[in-house]
Amino acid sequence: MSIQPVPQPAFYITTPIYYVNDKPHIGHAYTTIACDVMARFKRLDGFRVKFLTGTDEHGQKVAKAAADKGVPPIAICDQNSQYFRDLAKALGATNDDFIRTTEQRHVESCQALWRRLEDNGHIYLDKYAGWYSVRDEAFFDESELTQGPNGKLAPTGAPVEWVEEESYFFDLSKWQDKLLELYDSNTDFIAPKSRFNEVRSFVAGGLRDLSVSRTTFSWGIPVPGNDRHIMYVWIDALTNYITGLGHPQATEEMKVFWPESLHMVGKDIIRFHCVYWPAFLMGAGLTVPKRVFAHGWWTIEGQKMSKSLGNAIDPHMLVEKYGLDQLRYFLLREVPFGNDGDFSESGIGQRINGDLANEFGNLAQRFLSFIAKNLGGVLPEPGPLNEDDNALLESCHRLLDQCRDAINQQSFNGVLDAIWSVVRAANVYVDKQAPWTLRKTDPARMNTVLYVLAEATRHLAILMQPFVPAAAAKLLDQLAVPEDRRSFAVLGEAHALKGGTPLPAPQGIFPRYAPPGETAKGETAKGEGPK
Ligand code: ME8
Repeated sequence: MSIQPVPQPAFYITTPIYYVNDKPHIGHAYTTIACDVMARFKRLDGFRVKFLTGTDEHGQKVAKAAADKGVPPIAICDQNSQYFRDLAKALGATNDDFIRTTEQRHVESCQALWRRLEDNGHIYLDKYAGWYSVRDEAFFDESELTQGPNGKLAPTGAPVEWVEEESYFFDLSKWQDKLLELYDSNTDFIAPKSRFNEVRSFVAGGLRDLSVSRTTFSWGIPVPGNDRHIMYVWIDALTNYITGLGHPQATEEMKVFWPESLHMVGKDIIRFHCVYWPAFLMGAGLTVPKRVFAHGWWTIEGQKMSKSLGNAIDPHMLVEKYGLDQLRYFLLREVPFGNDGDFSESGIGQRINGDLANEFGNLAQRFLSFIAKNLGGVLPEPGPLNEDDNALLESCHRLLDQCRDAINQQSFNGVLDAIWSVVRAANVYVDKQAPWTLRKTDPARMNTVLYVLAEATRHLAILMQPFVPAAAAKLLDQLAVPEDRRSFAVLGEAHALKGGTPLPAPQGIFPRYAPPGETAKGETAKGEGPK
């Protein structure tokens, strides 16, 4: 009997592709970091992962900005797309590809999708008359508008203009039942629940056919067979998710990763992803993605980010000021994913000093520096384990399942809560066992306690890798865990640390943060005595 290799599970994760008319800010950084944590987690958990991000480069906004500057639109795209590519790098994002909608592969992909929709009878030519917001790149019904001081406004506050032109339409109105069926039969498709309800009731209220081409500007992908028209920017944008896998070719990646996909988006663009996108895909005879998660909105020190307030923060500055791992941790720890969050200097400072330096970093430094000082830097052999030792180690062994459950719901703070319950238990353990006292009274027991702490920390560091990759790597180095033994497959007893292993000299992994003008006290690295 031949042994069949176990197929590797696949996981496809995408960020929205970002508009090139804006510079990247903390909101863009947030989505990219969240996707990166998901991608790293799944890779460590044995999945074959594809992580895609990129830029959305067509549309009237870019055309207008280029005309104002007197440059060709592609010049603006080239420059600003690079800012987003640089940002992904600066955030430590492990994206496998970066897509630009101006690339030839994407033009072909969109045109192929269009042809399929047309061949399947879902696109027809008519005339559009209605309200359009350039800022949102969206059409609005009169009933959705409010009156502003200078004219009508979209629900987002963006100005709208009256548009009348020949346009192709997609028969969205016919997809209401199919969409409701999709939501009801797959309640995981839209998350969190509040967004599910919002989308479901929007669709239940009835859908109108969607204008999917424009003729009044030309910065877009030509409609195949009628290049007086360019495609509506959202058909163009959404299609990036399959272009990234090689569509329209039936590539191996298309087979492996579609539809094993999670589209991570901000709550502002949920309708496009949960209504239009599945309808386009079903219309083209393709399967719909597994899940769309809409996260919340960040404000800065209590204020909405806006160009007029000039308060959008450059994420590069945040990385420089607080540290990359610290920023990644803060953004995913501070608020449950899905809720809105506020970025404040005091908030991030507290997380760095409280969670990272005092609780996690200090736990590691306490026993590592103790081993360095008192045991010549060699990990001791444990003796028989008592109830307290077993309780701590068993809580470590249970962690992977708890973290998996949380990450599969995109509950990043749920993962961190689970990890932190063990960090706290380990801190309580070290205080209770007091190895600094055992050194004189019962050195064999001291050895066991130190070993148990090291083994618990190995679990914590391995599971923290997706969130704080550099710090976790540094800690695993200090525990002498080889690089090829850091995946989740080595969690548990079978791969436990070996007593007698020499450990490198310990160094702090999470320095304390002091606001400008104050001095940091330094990560306390007490090897002896209570905290
Ligand atoms: O909408 N808080 O691009 P975009 C949290 N091109 N997240 C924020 C945020 C904030 N204050 N501001 C932005 C587009 N984001 C389209 C997408 S996808 C096929 C096309 C994040 O540059 C959030 O993920 O306006 C939001 O959905 C995305 O940036 C919007 O980026």
